[in-house]
Amino acid sequence: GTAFSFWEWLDPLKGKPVALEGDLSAEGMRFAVIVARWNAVITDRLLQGALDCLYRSGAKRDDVQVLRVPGAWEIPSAARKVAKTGKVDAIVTLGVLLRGETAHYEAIYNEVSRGIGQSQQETGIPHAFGVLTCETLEQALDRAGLKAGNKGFEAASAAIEMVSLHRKVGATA
Ligand code: DLZ
Repeated sequence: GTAFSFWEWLDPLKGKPVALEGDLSAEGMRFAVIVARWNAVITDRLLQGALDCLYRSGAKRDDVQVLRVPGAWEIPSAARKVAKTGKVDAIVTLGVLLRGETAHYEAIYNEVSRGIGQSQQETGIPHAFGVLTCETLEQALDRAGLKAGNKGFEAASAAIEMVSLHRKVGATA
């Protein structure tokens, strides 16, 4: 990237940057966004936020694939499948678990987070975690475009940054 990075201070002795970090340009990057249909009123807003971030950061329409899955439970297997195609640089996962309305909430949440993490480790492809776990519908809505921002946007931003960081680390190695 050409953008100035605040954290790339120069080491006074060696004249090298002391921090390496990803940029926020998505140009030339390919993404899969996996979104759960359960609680779609909210997950649709997360998707909107994620796409807003990806497109406005320079991703091309053809380079973003959206996969819809029934619920959060299905996210890990879909993530692993798409990650293993080698056709995407990062995956954005989006879902909503509501404690009051989800049977075996802890068990589902643990498995979903573990599964997404495992797919990330196995494939080496960044998986941004945008699965909300909230006590109430209101808390979830607040994080999907009301008073606490949009976690879909944030997850997409993290995905872009990590692809950029991976490329930089790869270029220096
Ligand atoms: C079954 C279920 C329940 C009770 N709650 C949620 C939820 O809050 N959020 C969500 O994304 N999915 C939920 N699901 C559906 C499961 O994720 C899964 O789709 C089904 O159990 C079928 O495998």
